Amino acid sequence: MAFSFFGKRNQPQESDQAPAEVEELKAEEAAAPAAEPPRGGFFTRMKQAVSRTRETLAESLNQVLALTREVDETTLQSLEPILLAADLGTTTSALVLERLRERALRKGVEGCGIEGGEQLKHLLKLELQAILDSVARPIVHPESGPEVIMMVGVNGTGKTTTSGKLAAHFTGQHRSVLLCAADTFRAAAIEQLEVWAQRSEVQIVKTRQGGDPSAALYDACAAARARNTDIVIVDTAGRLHTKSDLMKELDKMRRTAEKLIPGAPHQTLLVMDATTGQNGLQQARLFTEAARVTGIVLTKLDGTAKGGIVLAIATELSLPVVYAGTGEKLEDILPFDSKSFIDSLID
Ligand SMILES: Nc1nc2c(ncn2[C@@H]2O[C@H](COP(=O)(O)OP(=O)(O)OP(=O)(O)O)[C@@H](O)[C@H]2O)c(=O)[nH]1
Ligand SMILES: [Mg+2]
Repeated sequence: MAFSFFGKRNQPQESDQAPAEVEELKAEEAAAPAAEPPRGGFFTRMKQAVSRTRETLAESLNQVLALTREVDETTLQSLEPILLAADLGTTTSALVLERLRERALRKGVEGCGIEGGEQLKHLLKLELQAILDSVARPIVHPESGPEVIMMVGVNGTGKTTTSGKLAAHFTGQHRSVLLCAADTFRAAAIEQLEVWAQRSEVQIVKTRQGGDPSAALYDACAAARARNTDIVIVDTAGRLHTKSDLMKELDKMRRTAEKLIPGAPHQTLLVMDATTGQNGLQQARLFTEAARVTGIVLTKLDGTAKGGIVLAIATELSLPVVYAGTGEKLEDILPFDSKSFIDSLID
């Protein structure tokens, strides 16, 4: 199988008529200013992305905290629906409240107890951050050779968009990137990634629609090795963890990558849609087990008041969120940082 790079081909392979969504992407491209500067620093952008969650939390949280002179069981119980509304989920909310309860009950001991609403808020933030920090792990990059990052997940979560955004993110760090179009299943998936390759100005390796994704990955790994490319980002087809043949296909891709590049894939990122909230969590748990996921990309944080799902992911999947998607544009991706996230969530 031959690989080809974007720009070296005059016509789409399948048909001259580009599908509607690709046309839409191209139209956006034409309308967009050539190079839009990133908007603000990390903290400002994170604050903007979680503004809906912050607003939901702030109003009800401040009501409780303003009335709190002494933290008792009633105060703690009134926090529960607030945490649930931000989508922390029952397990995580119970865990947070239990830790605060332990602290409040040790009132007689000097330096313990919780005095008033402000202190409760401070301790709540510390507990939330401790949950995120407990699953943080350093990303281990290969000492030499290309780093292979596989994007996996159910349909429509944002794998292709995130692949494109990450490509631009890494080239911004002066690292060379190759995109691999390993979604050969969905119509227009390859063309969609080509648009992102063009936007992020990186090369793409692809095959024809209906082709073997492992073959595309093989070609991408071979090309990356030959060209000393730093990072290969592999966009895979959306799939359900229940489809065992499709999950086996992911295994085959892993083995293929490893044959050419020892230790590959170095990262397998499960792309989750924040707007699906708790419903996506059970599905994600089974997916992480089957696909040997190393971290989560949480997309569409901008569109939800349920940003608390980040905490449920930590407690229930024991995996860190490594990137957050904060919009539909190239620059709308943030490396995740627990302190900025919690500070953005609760003022
Ligand atoms: N608001 C917002 N929209 C996003 C974000 N990430 C992706 N999207 C949108 O989500 C939709 C699906 O994105 P895709 O990248 O095609 O998702 P996918 O996982 O590749 O989909 P399949 O390949 O069909 O499984 C598109 O309309 C994207 O613009 C994000 O962080 N914020
Ligand atoms: Mg896709």
